Amino acid sequence: MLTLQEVAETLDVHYMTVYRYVREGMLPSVRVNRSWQISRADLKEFQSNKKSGNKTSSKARHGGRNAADWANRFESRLVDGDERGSLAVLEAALRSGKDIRSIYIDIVMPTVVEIGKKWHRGDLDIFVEHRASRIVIRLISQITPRFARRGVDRGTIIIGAPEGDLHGLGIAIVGDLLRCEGWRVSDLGANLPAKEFGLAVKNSNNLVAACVVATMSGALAETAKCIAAMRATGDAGAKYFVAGLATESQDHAEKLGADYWVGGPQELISSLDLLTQKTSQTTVS
Ligand code: B12
Repeated sequence: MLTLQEVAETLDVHYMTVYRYVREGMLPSVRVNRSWQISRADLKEFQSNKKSGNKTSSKARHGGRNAADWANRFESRLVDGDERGSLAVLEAALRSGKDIRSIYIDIVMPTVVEIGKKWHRGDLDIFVEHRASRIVIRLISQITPRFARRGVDRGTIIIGAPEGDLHGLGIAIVGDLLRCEGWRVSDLGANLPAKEFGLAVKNSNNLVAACVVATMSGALAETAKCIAAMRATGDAGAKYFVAGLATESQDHAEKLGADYWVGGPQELISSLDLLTQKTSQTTVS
């Protein structure tokens, strides 16, 4: 077995870098008394994964073959209802050098959608899809705390689905991605009446934005009510977004009373970055 210091010397990196590899689950280790120990075999695997991960990471981030392979492995474990196996696949993907965004965007989200397609086509029983969705919720709550940023947050983002829409899983996933970006997330879950969105806004500190996520087209009228309720109670500086499968475009968002439409989590993340950049530039000048 090797100590952190010995691994740092082998990899020619700082001791704290090795400590981070260990704490982020990229390098398997065991705690003996008060120190971390790494097996030579795990170090060897880490070195070769890192080499191949560096070569393929850009491809994987863009949904290349490597990401699809991980997604297939993840899907097979989820469909079997194998929670530990599903977690092991995500852990292995992390060890291979993937970052948390790639885990969610290239592996977890496409897999959930694929399982949904199979359920819709009748290739999977409904209970299998329900069980897989529950496992995903439990997995993300185990993984994200390792990546959540410490220190002062960048402000509050409210996310939730309107009354009549039960799809809260995507919201939970995107909420975790936002936390990793340093936002304080107030996840209101699914099926929430408009007036409660209004109350949530009223009771928030440092609200930067809120996003109503509509998956079912039948929930669009409620979505518009949620936006109106939030505008009525919220700070004038806050921005309101809509997202989700039932929303279509910027024009559609404006018709629902929102400021912006976002097609997915990455768009929301970059829009929030832009919004806060603009605000800080205005404050400086
Ligand atoms: C899980 C699931 C359920 C679960 C939800 C459990 C939960 N806790 O969320 C349950 C079983 C409750 C359910 C019920 C139903 N569902 Co359903 N469900 C799904 C499934 C399989 C996965 C949804 C999901 O979480 N996807 C993961 C997310 C991340 O993927 P996504 O939704 O594509 O996300 C994209 C955008 O929407 C957006 N996004 C999503 N969330 C967020 C959040 C934020 C903040 C942002 C910015 C963006 C964003 O980003 C993604 C793009 O990159 C989908 C299949 C699919 N194709 O998605 C069907 C699906 C959404 N369901 C569907 C249907 C029809 C139903 C039911 C009517 C089925 C029924 N007959 O009872 C009911 C409706 C209940 C209701 N009133 O809402 C249809 C919707 C079709 C439509 N839009 O009209 C789908 C597409 C399945 C299908 N192919 O027919 N469902």
